[in-house]
Amino acid sequence: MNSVQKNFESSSKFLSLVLRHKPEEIGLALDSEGWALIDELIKLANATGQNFDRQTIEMIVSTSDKQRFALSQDGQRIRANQGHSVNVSLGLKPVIPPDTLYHGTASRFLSSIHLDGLHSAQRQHVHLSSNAEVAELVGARHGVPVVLIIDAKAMSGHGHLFYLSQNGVWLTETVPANYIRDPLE
Ligand code: HQG
Repeated sequence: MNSVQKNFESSSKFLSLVLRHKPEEIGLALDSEGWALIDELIKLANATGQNFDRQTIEMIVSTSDKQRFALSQDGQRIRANQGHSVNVSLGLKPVIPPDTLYHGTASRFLSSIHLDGLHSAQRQHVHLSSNAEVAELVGARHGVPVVLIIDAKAMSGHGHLFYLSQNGVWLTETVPANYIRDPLE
């Protein structure tokens, strides 16, 4: 990775931090749907020593591998597409999920997950994927990856709500253990 890519990655991580988890770290205000004013974000970020400008932000939004961020239509605001721990409402409408979804986790969490189901930990939702390969990469962030198979059709039939984020991540509040199948079982 060259130095430009490194700077980009660190700027993208900084954006995730302030737009998903800790806006107060730089004194940033998010509205109820998670939007921040870009001019304000730049001013506050620069005041805390981050070298940030509009061009960098626009590059990150357009090149982010997972399309983590979105700009408002008027181009004045930015928000994270999903992954928040702060309490925002993304305004997503419930949608019927595919019959099967996948959750990538680490093998060391399995016994606890089979006991308690999937919980969203610090975030607002449990994150699921329609693609097992993507789920495996998510799991590998935490350790030896395991891809769990989720019976989304049954969950949806039993009244659990699912949302699809703008960048294609499936979100739901919790997944009770009886809807989870471990492929190794
Ligand atoms: C686990 C990335 C023990 C859960 C990805 C996961 C994703 C339990 C961890 C997004 C449990 C939470 C989110 C239980 C759940 N007992 N462990 N009962 N229930 N867990 O990071 O899904 O790159 O909050 O399996 O692509 O890993 O940031 O969630 O391992 O979409 O854009 O608790 O983050 O996106 O970890 O990842 P996380 P996640 P970005």
